[in-house]
Amino acid sequence: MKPAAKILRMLRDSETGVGGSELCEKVGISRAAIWAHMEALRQAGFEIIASPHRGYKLLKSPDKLLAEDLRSRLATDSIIGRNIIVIDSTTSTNDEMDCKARDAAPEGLVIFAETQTGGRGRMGRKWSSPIKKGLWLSVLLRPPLVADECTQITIAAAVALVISIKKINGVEPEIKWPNDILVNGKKISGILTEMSSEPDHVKYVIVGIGVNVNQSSDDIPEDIKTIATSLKMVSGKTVDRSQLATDILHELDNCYKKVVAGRFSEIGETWSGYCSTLGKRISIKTGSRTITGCAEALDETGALLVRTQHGRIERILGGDINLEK
Ligand code: BT5
Repeated sequence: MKPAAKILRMLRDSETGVGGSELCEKVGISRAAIWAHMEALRQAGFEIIASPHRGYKLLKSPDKLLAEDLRSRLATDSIIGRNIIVIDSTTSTNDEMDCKARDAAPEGLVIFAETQTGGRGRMGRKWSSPIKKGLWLSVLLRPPLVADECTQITIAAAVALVISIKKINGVEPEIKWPNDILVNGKKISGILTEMSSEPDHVKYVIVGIGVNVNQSSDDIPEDIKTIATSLKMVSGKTVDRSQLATDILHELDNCYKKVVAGRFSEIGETWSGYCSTLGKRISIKTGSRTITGCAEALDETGALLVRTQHGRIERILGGDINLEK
């Protein structure tokens, strides 16, 4: 961990303040270097006071995603987030990540952007990503799976999202299969899982996550006003984006470790508890086919099992769902 991240972690862990000599000793740098880091953190928007008796105390963090700040809040053995990059603006964090993945970046890299000019959903749909209003991120994974099993990754991401979002007071998220998180029936978050694979193994998976955090109604584009919402709109409060970002990375790390350890069924169970699609009559467009039936369960690979009107079970790996009356 870099010195700035170590300093932030120590400040955050202490309620009373941390002395200069303790910082020097634990971070392993000089007093002058500590002072320079404190100045840089203040420049970045952190409110830090210094007193001769109590040492340094963190009062407030800025509403800005900073790689060192996010890193300092994650566990040291976390796979996801061991490297974090924050950029102000890009077309799509999934595209940024694709370049890094082709350049052999190790798994666990996370790229955040404060805004995206070409944020995308599935099948090239647009994803609205206004500046500093949400979390727009991509995570690089190199799982020991074959292509068909990668639905497990989307399921794991959905579980990580609902667990993190649920921590915000008064917010009750639900999952609409396969990749939507809804609150009060409106979309608050979406997942775009893309991969590069060979017949017998997956080279890499990019999990793109968009979460609407602090948009007010005016920040939601006209064409999606009836279907989209934000955490601020449903909770009535501004949400700390850095805290939410680290909660999501932490939960995703837990879920991903279970997938890799062959314990997907545990995630599947949690997922089923939050999924509003199960037990409903649905129709799914998958490629050129439309399948109608009852969404019964998730199987052990992460596919949705749908019982058609003819009593046959269809295994669905992806598609767009509509609830039937
Ligand atoms: C998704 O697609 O829900 C996946 C969204 C993934 C976005 C992340 S952001 C970071 C990473 N980089 C990217 O470029 N993408 C990922 P889909 O199920 O196809 O839903 C897309 C539809 O959701 C659009 O056609 C709109 O109707 C709606 N939509 C667009 N922006 C939205 C928003 N901010 N909140 C809620 N709904 C939105």
